[in-house]
Amino acid sequence: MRVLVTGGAGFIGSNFVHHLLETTNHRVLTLDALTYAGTTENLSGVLDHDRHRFVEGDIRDEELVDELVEACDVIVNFAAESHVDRSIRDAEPFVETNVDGTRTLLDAALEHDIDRFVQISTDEVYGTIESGSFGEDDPLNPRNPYSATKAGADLLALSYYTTHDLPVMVTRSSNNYGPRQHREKLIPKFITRAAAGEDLPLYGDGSNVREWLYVKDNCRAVKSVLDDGQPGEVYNIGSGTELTNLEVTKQILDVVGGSKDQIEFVEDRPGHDQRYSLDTTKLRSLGWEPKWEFRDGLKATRDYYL
Ligand code: NAD
Ligand code: TDX
Repeated sequence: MRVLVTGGAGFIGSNFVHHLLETTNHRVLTLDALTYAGTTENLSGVLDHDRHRFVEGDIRDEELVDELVEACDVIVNFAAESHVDRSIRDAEPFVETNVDGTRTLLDAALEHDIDRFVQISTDEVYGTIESGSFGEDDPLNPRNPYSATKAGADLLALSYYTTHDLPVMVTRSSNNYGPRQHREKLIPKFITRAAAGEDLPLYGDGSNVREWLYVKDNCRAVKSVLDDGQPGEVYNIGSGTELTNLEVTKQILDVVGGSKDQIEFVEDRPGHDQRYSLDTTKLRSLGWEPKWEFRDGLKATRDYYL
């Protein structure tokens, strides 16, 4: 099988490229624009792999996308602007890449009769939840510019299934952590700052809850959906490990060896979602389950960054 992985020089995409090359005989074509968030260092060790080719380019470049899609059987679209704080400052690249970039890929997939198209979405499209967990049929209620553009892309992809019969599957995963994540995100930021003796800026009172999924577990889940998912279906991916940001921060200080005095409560993120939580029964019916305990994943992540 020939797999086009977009955004494959970013955090999750690069882990997925490594995972595919290690565990399958697939040929992998990575397309990435190398924005501030992507680097070929994330692909070190596989840039010269005989089943891998890296192309620097934009998912909005219709000519290039057309040429690459023609050479592939399936597409996994990780490419996105991914940081909520940046979307609050400037939403434009989020609309352009996340919505119109996805549209460009979907049109090329249709043109070339692609076998499967996996759209990587996020738990943030459901919005915040006080108690219980979101199932795939719950309504979408994105509350920040990033998640609004991800919801747009997610629905656009599903509309290509309904309207054009394009075999689209959508994954909505919870917060990932692990090697190769950009240092703007909570866990790598706090690991590196804790080790350097710097302050750890916790937004609001630190009570916001996220469901933390080790990136390797997510890669195995995306692979399961690519292989065994049903076209037109959405699959939640989550670990069940819910922690407040304050709890995560204390665990980071513990494994890195910093002091609680480094914690600084700062002004809250505007529109900050209080809690995300996913029901993953449907994905588990495909035989997937998470393997990594949070503490083990955190230590592996610490070892990568330090
Ligand atoms: P990331 O920011 O680390 O990587 C995104 C990659 O996409 C980068 O390499 C960047 O260069 C590339 N890119 C951006 N715009 C592009 C464009 N126009 N054309 C081609 N490439 C472009 O993000 P990530 O954390 O690895 O997230 C990957 C995907 O997973 C995203 O779609 C994100 O919405 C989704 N997701 C992430 C998380 C998480 O916790 N990180 C959770 C759920 C869903
Ligand atoms: O300095 C910080 N201080 C802080 O308190 C940062 C960077 C974050 N936070 C809080 C905000 C969130 O409640 O930590 C939590 C996690 O923040 P981020 O790492 O920015 O992730 P989040 O906003 O939850 O979004 C992530 O998960 C869902 C990814 O960035 C998205 O791409 C994904 O869709």
